[in-house]
Amino acid sequence: MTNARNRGRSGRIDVVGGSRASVEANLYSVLASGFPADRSGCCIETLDGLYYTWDDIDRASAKLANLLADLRLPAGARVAVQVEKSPEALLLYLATLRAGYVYLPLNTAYQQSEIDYFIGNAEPSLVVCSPASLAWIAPIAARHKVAHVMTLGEDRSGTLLAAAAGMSDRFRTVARRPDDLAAILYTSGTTGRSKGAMLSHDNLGSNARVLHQYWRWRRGDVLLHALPIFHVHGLFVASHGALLNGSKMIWLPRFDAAAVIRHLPRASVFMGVPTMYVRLLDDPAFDGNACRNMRLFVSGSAPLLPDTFRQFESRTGMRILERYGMSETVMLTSNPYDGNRMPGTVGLPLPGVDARVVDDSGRECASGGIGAIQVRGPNVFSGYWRMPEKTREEFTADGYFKTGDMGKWDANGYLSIVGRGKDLIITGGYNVYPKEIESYIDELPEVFESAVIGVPHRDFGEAVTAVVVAKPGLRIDEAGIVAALKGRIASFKVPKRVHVVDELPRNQMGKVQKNLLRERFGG
Ligand code: MCA
Ligand code: AMP
Repeated sequence: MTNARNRGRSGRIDVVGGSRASVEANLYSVLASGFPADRSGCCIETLDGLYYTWDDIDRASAKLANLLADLRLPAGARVAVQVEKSPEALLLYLATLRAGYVYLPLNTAYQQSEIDYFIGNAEPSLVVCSPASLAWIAPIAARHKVAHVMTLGEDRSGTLLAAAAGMSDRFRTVARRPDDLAAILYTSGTTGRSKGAMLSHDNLGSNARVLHQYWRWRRGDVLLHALPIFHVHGLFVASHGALLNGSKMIWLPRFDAAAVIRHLPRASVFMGVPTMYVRLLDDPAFDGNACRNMRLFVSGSAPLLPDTFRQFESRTGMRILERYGMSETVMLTSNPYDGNRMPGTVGLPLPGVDARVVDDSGRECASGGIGAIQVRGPNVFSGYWRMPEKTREEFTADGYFKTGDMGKWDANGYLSIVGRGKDLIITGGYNVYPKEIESYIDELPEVFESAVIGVPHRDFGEAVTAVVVAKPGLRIDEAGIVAALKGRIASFKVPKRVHVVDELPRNQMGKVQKNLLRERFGG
């Protein structure tokens, strides 16, 4: 689409400090440039009545950064973190940036085999986990020769804060080059194992600045923060926006519709996955009055049904702004702030993002033509951690990243996502790759083979569903398979339903026909 490409080429993005290392190019400095001059105001307010001022954020992140510096971690060290959501977890992220290390957040739902893989693959120098997980994480860390393991509880318990308590509350943020790594985010892999997307200070900083302008963050904005902080949406898009704007965050430990409705009247910005909007609409207390001070609701991570968009508008008078992004690219497109927000579309390429839709031969599709979405821009990651082959496969010769999503442009340059080239299920905003779940099911001694599909689900958008064949003469049932998977893999990956069949439908090439399974079990 010519429009989109021109838009991308003419985008104005400031790369701070060229390619030289500077304090200004460190993402922490980018975010801190938006902190208010008066540091006595509130940055984070928690439900149990704690207030963290901007001064607290600066000083507490300095203490943690001094602790990290004191550990003498090697250059480029990874700090792997699997902890419950808390302001201190966010402070640890900021401290890792300040000290010049690489932050590696991990979903709290991950179980032993998943954590074992991430630690083995990323080789962090420091692992921070919940006090309750120490007993099983410490042996995994020891096996992978991790130098330091510390704990952080959601109630400020644990060894991390105890060790940081005696540190100085002044720290000079370390100089970084714009393309130095700031974070690694693991995303599920089509072939089973996850890949670590390497994001630089400038990938994240440039995207934060663009979104800050595009969504018109303004003085006095208050963010109601209800997302987890181990993924792009909650950690980068939401927190970065508030920090860069010097805005207060009302900090919910997890999404809960009643708590959101209670605190919305004091907020102006909310970001969520579609499941959260469906759940808000299910509560009769959610109405225009609850939203009286709101100016922006953002949705992303999964498709927002046009029906949800319309119900939301008729209930509140407000139109949700849907945007599209990935762990590898942060945010790519967004519906406009002032212009028309089109349900069923993910809007226009953000300034600086060059997006195209191409057919099988690599030619750009005309408006309305469906093809693969490819993107380029300062926000696009440099590659997968220690997977140069995989990285090469996912980029075109002219430098575009292949998103694995299928899309089409409309005549006004709005992008719609019409499917996925990748075999991916998105459930409640979390990604699940069928191949990974199939490999766990196939390991069970009674199972001959399995196929995992996503079927429409009112709450989660899609529900992980397994279709399983037993070995000759052996018996399997739904409850047995679910029980065998629970505790082995993150519970959001455990199939909501398991159907036992005699055989899987295959085409002439022997490939399982998942479309037939979706038709049969999707109703
Ligand atoms: C929880 N459960 C789920 C999910 N979440 N099952 C399927 N899909 C889910 N997403 C299951 C649990 O395993 C548990 O099952 C039961 O539901 C209750 O768990 P609980 O923790 O109480 O669930 P919840 O609090 O109701 O959580 C639902 C949620 C949560 C609030 C929608 O999943 C959530 O916060 N989702 C947001 C994910 C997100 O931030 N995605 C952004 C990724 P059992 O009882 O059987 O144990 S970043 C991204 O995708 C890109 C870059 C982007 O564009 O943003
Ligand atoms: P992740 O691997 O968690 O980074 O998820 C990225 C994927 O989420 C994208 O490749 C899309 O398939 C999907 N996604 C993100 N935002 C949207 C959206 N607004 N609509 C549809 N799919 C989305």
